[in-house]
Amino acid sequence: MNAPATEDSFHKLIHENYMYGLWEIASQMTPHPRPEAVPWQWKWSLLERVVKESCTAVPVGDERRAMQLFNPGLNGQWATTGTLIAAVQVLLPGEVARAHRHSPAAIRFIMQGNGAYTAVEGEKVIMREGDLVLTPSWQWHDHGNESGDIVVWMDGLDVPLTKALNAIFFEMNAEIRPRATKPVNGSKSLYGHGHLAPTWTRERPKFSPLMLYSWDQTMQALHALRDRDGSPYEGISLEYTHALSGGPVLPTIGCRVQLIRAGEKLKARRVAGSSVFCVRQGRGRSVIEGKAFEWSRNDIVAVPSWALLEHANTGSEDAILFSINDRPVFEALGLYREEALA
Ligand code: GTQ
Ligand code: FE2
Repeated sequence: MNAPATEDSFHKLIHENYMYGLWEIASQMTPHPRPEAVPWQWKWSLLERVVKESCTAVPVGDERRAMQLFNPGLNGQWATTGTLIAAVQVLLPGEVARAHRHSPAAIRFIMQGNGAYTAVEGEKVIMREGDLVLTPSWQWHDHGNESGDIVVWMDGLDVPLTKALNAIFFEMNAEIRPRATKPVNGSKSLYGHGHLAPTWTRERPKFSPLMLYSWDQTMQALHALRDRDGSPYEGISLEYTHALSGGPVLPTIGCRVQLIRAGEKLKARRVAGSSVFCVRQGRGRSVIEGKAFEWSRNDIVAVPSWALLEHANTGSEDAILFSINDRPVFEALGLYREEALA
C-alpha cells in the first residue's frame, strides 16, 4: 500500500497526468466576461498613411493588400476582438486579387473610392463608398479595380471564432479571375427590393442572397427614421437584414448602421458579444470601459464583449457609424445579454 497522499503529492500526481482540480482554476468561471481584448481605436490619420505607404511598399500578390488590425490585448493573435477580425484593404486601379474561398465569412464596408468590385460566386458586385458587400462562408471571391480610384475598404471576418471552433478551411482557385456567370450586381436586382422578394428562388437560407447593400438605400432608411426616438443606447440604429429571413445577414456576423444626431448623447450599456465600428461621417466620443475615444471619418474602433459603452455626437452634424458584431452567434446559442448602467 502507498502512504496516504498529502495535499502536495496529490497535486503533483494530477498535474503530472494532465489534470487540475476545479478548486485550482475556479477563478476562470468569472461572474461576467473578462475579455483579454482591450478597447482600441485606429485613427484614420494613421490608417491613411498606412494605406498610402502600402501602395508602393507591398504588391497585391496571391494574398490581398489587407492590413489586419491586431488587438493589443490579444498577444499577436489574428483578432481585433475575441471573435472578429477587421482589416483595411487597398486595391489600386488595374489590380486584381486572386480568387479564393474560405470557411470564415466576410463583409466589406467601403471607406473610400468608387468602382472596384468583389466577384462573389461569379457575380461582380460593384463597390461604392458606404456600401456593404457580403462574402459568405465558402463563396469564391476575387477583387478587381477597373476604375481610376484607389479603393479602400474595411474587411470584417469571423476568423477568431472559426479558429476557436477548429473550422478554418481555405482554397485558392486555379484561376485568378474565374469567368462571370451572373449579371453584374445581379443579387441586388433580384433581392434588393426591401419588403418584396422573388418567390421562385429560395436558395442559400443560411446567409442573405443579397450581396450588395447600397449606401443610398441605407441613407434613405436612416433619414426616414431620423425623427423617431430610436434606442437610448444606440440612437437610430438599424440592422442590415437577410433579404429572405429578415434575420442577420450572415449566421455569424451582424451588421448595423447607426445615426447619432447632432447634440445627441446616448446612454451607457454593456452587451454580451464584441463589435468593431467604422466611422462613416461626423464626429463623436465613445467611452468604452472608462476610456474615451474621440472619433471622426474612417476611424475604426474595437469594442470587446461586455465593455461598458457610451456614444455621443460631439460635432454639429449627423454622425453615422457602421459596425459588425458577433450577436447572431450569441442569439443562436442563447448567450445574449445586456445590462444598462444603473
Ligand atoms: O479580401 O478576401 O482582410 O480572405 C482577410 C482575408 C481579406 C479577402 C482579409 C481575406 C480577405
Ligand atoms: Fe477572402
